[in-house]
Amino acid sequence: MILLGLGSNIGDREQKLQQALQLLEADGKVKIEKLSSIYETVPFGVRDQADFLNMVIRVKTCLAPTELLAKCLEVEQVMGRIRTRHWGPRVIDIDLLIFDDVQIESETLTLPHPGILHRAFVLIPLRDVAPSLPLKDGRLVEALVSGLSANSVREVRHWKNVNWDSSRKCFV
Ligand code: PH2
Ligand code: MG
Ligand code: MG
Repeated sequence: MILLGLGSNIGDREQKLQQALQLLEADGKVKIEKLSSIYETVPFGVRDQADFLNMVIRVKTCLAPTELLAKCLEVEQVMGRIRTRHWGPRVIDIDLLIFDDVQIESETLTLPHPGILHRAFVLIPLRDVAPSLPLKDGRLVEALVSGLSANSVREVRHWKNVNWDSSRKCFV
């Protein structure tokens, strides 16, 4: 199972998520199979910035993990992402969360993504797509969501259900 996390907190955030999915699919090497709902989330880490929209998608791809990472970064670039401060605001962020059972720890890519376990804005949308996926120590996504604090859960609000129309390349 290959899972990507997306986030946006600048501009028309829903449109940015949609554009990112369009660009991910543009050359036919990535196919979107399943989408979480979209959530509106309080910024984690650096808090004095606008709320995010976050979602998680499941994809199929012929690309290797490093190639898929390069594609995610390319889409961020095309969409005009400017990297200012660490954890700062962004038009789009596309993170490679899980790539089957691949484990990598390099300077540019860590798999599974180290932030998954502790971030409600990742775990809650991830539960929509893969509730029974075992993560660290065999703990399932849904169990990890159950273990989140009430405060962190409150910071992730359901915003919209969406599906992906892969022929028209838009949310429906
Ligand atoms: N991304 C971050 C840092 N903080 N907070 C929320 N709510 N959503 C994000 O996508 C996010 C964040 C770094 O990538
Ligand atoms: Mg991120
Ligand atoms: Mg990122």
